[in-house]
Amino acid sequence: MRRALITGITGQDGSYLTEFLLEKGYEVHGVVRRTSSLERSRLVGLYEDAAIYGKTLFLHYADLDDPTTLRRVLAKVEPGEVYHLAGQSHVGLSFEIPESTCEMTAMGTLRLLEMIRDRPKPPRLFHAASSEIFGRPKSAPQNEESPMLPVSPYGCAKAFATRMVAIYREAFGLFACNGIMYNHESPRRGENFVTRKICRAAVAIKRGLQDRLPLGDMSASRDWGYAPDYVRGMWMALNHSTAEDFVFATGTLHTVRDVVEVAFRTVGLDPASYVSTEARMLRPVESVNLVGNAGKAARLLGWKPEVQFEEIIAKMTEAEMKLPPA
Ligand code: NDP
Ligand code: GDR
Repeated sequence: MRRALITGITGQDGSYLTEFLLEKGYEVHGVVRRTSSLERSRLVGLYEDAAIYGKTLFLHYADLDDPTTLRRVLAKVEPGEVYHLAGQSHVGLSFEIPESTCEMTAMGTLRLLEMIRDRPKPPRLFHAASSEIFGRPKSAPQNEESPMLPVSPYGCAKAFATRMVAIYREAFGLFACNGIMYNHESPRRGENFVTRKICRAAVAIKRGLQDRLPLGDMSASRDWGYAPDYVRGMWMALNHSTAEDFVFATGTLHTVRDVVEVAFRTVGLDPASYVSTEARMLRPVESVNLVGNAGKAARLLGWKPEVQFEEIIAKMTEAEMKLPPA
């Protein structure tokens, strides 16, 4: 049986990847950190299933800043594939907590590379890199060769980690890949990312539970895709014959205002009466022009995104309507 280890298994991508790998017949091991609540809402259906949890899905306590434990988990599990998804993933918050963001995302990745390098039979490694490494690029769309010009602590930490993955591949012959992923969303998206925040608010306003939606820059644009499409890309990258970096993106830009339009249309409301821009929500520096060219992933892996922008936002809003009122 093929065995995979996922860091960040409790996150949006980790939960979809777990389902994808279990479906493919893998034994899946996940790294979880100690939290005050045992609730791991995105995995709950899996670990409450006695046919899965403890049979093909296993969770291990470790932390990115606790190398002894992580090393022990690697030695015990002996995975053939490691998917490194863990980290502080909020760009805006990285301006508030830059040190811990860099500690986990930059140094955490370097530590993991060192552990993998020391294994007698090093597993393949996928690293969740980000379009934020490009920051405010001079040309668009970006590809695997585009210069890194990060403009946030998060982007800078990811740029460091991305280069380290490439360096370890070249210097030590590791099978290590960067997936340079643009924004990808789903009903499991964290509640403080803009798409989920908007879809939740549209439904809460419709239910009479909220009366306004304060946002930051509504003209900001992003290349938004669907998370399950991107986790399929992760697996394809690690199962390719050679270790390569790949951009995963849709190639299309939409604004935050477009997200508002689709979400409010889905619930049958006019957003004009509810949505406002608030200075406190603006970022000190905003990334611009981030749109990706996934031509290499299409050519070498046969990857393409299947779910488009409007459908993603409609799906997210509809999923929100099915949740009990918060
Ligand atoms: P989430 O924020 O949903 O999940 C992050 C995961 O990392 C959670 O499982 C979290 O655990 C875990 N984690 C955070 N800090 C630590 C730590 N110190 N030790 C162990 N685990 C930790 O992110 P996504 O699933 O959306 O993204 C996955 C990865 O892909 C991230 O690295 C992100 O930066 C990157 N990425 C995401 C994109 C996107 O659009 N979603 C695009 C490009 C890159 P816990 O549940 O305990 O908080
Ligand atoms: P991003 O996603 O920073 O691109 O990082 P986010 O959804 O946080 O922001 C997207 C854009 O929307 C603007 N914005 C707001 N953002 C938030 N969170 N809240 C608001 O109220 C708001 N108003 C406007 C932002 O300024 C930005 O321009 C995501 C994460 O998943 C990263 O981990 C990943 O690396 C990148 O995508 C690619």
